[in-house]
Amino acid sequence: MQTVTLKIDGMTCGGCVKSVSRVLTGIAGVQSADVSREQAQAVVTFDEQATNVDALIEAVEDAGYDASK
Ligand code: 9UX
Repeated sequence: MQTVTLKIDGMTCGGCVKSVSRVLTGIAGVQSADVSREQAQAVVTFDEQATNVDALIEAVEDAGYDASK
């Protein structure tokens, strides 16, 4: 398992937090995602055999938010 903190911009309400959480936890290999609007970040723990940081970022961006490492 690997844990990464992603910077996420564009979450403007609690619904956004739920959306980002759903997107991240829906990715195969993601074990947990702790998303904070106040901190504009997501702490994600994932199996590096199943996915990678770039895929996490891409999924969040596809959902309409700005993500970076
Ligand atoms: Mo709130 Mo976010 O109405 O994508 S859910 S702004």
